[in-house]
Amino acid sequence: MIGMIRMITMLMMGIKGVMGEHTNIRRQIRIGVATSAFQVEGGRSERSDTIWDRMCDKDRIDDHSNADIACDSYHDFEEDLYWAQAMGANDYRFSFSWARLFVDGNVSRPNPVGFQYYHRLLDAMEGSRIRPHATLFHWDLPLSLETAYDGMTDRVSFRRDFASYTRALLDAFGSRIFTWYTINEPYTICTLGYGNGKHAPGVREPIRTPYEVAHTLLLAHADAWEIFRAFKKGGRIPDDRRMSIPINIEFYYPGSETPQDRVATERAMHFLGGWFLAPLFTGDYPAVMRERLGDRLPRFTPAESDHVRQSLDTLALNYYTAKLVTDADTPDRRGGGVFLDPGVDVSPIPGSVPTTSPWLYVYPQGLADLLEWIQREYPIAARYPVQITENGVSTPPSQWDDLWRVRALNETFQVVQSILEAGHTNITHYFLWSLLDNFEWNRGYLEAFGLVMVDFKNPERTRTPKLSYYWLQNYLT
Ligand code: PNW
Repeated sequence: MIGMIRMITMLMMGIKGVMGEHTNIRRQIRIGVATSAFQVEGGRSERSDTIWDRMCDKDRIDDHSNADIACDSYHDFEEDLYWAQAMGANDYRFSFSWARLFVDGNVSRPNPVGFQYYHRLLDAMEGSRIRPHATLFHWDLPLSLETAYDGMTDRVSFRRDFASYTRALLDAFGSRIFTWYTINEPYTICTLGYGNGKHAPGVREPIRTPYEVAHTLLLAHADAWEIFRAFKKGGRIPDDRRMSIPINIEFYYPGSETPQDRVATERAMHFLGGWFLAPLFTGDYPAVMRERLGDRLPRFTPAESDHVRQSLDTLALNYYTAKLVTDADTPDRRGGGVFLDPGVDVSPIPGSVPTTSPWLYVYPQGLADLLEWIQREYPIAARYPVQITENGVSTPPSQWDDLWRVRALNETFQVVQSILEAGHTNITHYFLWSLLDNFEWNRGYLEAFGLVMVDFKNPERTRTPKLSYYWLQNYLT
């Protein structure tokens, strides 16, 4: 069976006419796969509840599902790693579950079984010569922190607890992890978690709260970075280990050549990426955000500005899609909240390929243009190595012959190759989202991002590699 699949894939590779020739990027960068705790682990009865369990319990998931078992990676992680290794992955990006490691997320109440789980996971990675990279917080906030003090909206309490959590994890796992990521996609947390409430904690306060939470997350990230540096200085973590914060950005092209659309496009880039990248590289928010938001946008004190500026070792980007922007700066949108504040309309690029996720159109060239934009906007960014911490496409569930994923991967690798050849960006890692089909947040199991299919109807959660898995295996081995 496997031999036959390999042959089909080889044949597909043979149809290079359609796909184009390119050199193998695996010789220049490390290629891995990514997952996150809540999306794959399951094992709910052996951890405390999180804000996402509450979303599921309240039936806020489109397919009425939950992640009580998810892929059951809590029990099946060895098989996951088998598939990752057999495919030729060098690296694995996963996330720690705060609620599994600490009872009710309380750092003074460690859960030994939780610590054992991650040590066994790391042992298994080391055994299969896969390098671990770990996210401290990939959205699954312990519910008790939300109920005790409103979680990320309480700046002082959240910073205090995130700092103790960071310290405890660096203490326990510090030297076993190659890259530490503090907070996954702060933009998504702020807009979907606090703007339209589609993500946990399900708050709909688009006017001010997203900007307040963003401020908190930037400061909490910088706190973690300072703790990390102290660990390195004290010789408790090797010097070559890195810390960063995965920033998600789409790349925007002007919908027309008019000056209005060009200006609107820049504005949209600053509201999406600049919101986090500008503080990280320059110590303050983009000027255009300040102009338009006034005091809805929090201010950094000079000390905070220093604290946040350059609090990263590597630029970590989650890149999925690119869109067209047209100006929509109408008076009725002014002050309308995080989705209306940029004053733009966003639409798909003609010819970009739709996926099963309504927001995701495949447009690999956007990655190259995005990196160029970042380096132009923040010259200091050029000094940082870059990791693509997520990139991928969704297909319908149970679709084995995922040719669209193969095409997208192939084109993306060509773009990465061209970036490397151009020579001004040092991409060190590429992580494909995701190793497995998994719990896609408010979409439940309706959108499948995996290289490996998981049968969610089967209590065994049987795994079956897809066509794209074999294509990638052929590419990597
Ligand atoms: C990212 N949107 O999330 C996350 O880091 C992953 O956990 C997730 O599974 C992956 O991308 C695929 O979606 C996003 O609606 C979720 O724009 C939704 C959006 C963007 C990113």
